[in-house]
Amino acid sequence: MSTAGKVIKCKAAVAWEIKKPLVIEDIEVAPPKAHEVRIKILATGICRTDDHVLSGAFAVPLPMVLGHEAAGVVESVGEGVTCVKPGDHVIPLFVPQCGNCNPCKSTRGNLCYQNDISHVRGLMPDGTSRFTCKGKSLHHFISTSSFTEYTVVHENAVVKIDAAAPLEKVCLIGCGFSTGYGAAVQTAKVERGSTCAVFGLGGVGLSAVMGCKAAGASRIFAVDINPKKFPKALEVGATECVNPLDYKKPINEVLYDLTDGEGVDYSLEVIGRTDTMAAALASCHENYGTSVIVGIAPSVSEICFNPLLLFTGRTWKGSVFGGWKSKDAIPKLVSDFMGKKFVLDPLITHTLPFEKINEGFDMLRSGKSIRTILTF
Ligand code: CND
Ligand code: ZN
Repeated sequence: MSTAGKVIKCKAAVAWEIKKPLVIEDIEVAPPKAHEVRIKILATGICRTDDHVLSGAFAVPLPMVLGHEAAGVVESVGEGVTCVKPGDHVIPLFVPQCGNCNPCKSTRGNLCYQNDISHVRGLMPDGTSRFTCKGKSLHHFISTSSFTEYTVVHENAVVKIDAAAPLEKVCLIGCGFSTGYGAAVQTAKVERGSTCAVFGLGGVGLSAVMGCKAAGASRIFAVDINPKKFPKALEVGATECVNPLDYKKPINEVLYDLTDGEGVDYSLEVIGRTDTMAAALASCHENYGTSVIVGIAPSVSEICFNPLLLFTGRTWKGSVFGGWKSKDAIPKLVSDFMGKKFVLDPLITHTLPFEKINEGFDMLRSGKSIRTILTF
């Protein structure tokens, strides 16, 4: 019996309050309105950004259905949707691509004005929600919401992918892999023979290491305070691992020492802390070094830094979703994965049934996991 046009009752992990576990609830998911798509989620990763909401660092309106790194199949579409049809395999886009706004039309950017990241409203573009639970409306998370059996997204925030691709792996192309890899190859524009330092070796940081390697960097320093992350970093392309806790000097001075006083050509902060963002900047070459902020710092934080760090010529940039224009890039990244141009397996340390989502978060927080994939 078709569910099209009807409210679907299903399970979702609801974030009711910060600093509390998610609660698996029965929710109602309304049918997609015009230009919207309802997706049956089949696999979703747990990214630190989801945890930033639960820790209170990333301020968003609650209650909310989190999750933004996913893959699934289209259940039904609203009026006027032509980009996907029921049965298509898709990845939801946490950075949409409307194709009409200035960033979409420019070759210089990817942060479509339809995004719900710079000022999180937690709603569909028309200002309403498609989720309810116990009579209360639930917020959507950054155009996606994937910790649920069914979600609704705007047609600008979904793209069709190769039906042969394994959804429990390519869901990582929806965030972690593409974000880290793109930050290196596209935002930093790492050059062949250059030296790089990646701060933070989670799913996103290891993907940045892969990007530095693919771009032909000759030295890639993998920086983390958890040495258990080092074997994996070496496996995906790091040439040296550095634990800041092993040194008395600040990590930027350590990296200067390790590069004969030059500093690295490219540094990427993939943690989400202001102190490591400042350290990453100070680690790169004083004249032509580039430092990229990938980690999401707490919403209320500020950085105090010496302007001479930039005066001498350094470049400081940020990178959302690896600088990719999501609709254009994701199908190509999926076919590159199918063509074995890069691997995703090293990023996936655990697979759990969706109901065990809180265990997945515990493993992320304790540093035991890289990516946990939840299956439905
Ligand atoms: P995850 O928590 O898996 O990795 C972070 C790593 O940093 C861990 O290995 C930690 O041990 C390490 N770490 C923590 N503190 C320090 C420190 N002081 N010095 C050195 N290493 C440290 O996180 P993730 O890989 O899922 O995400 C990383 C960040 O990227 C996080 O802030 C997340 O919110 C952000 C992000 C950004 C974007 C984007 O579009 N820019 C998309 N997704 C995630
Ligand atoms: Zn993410």
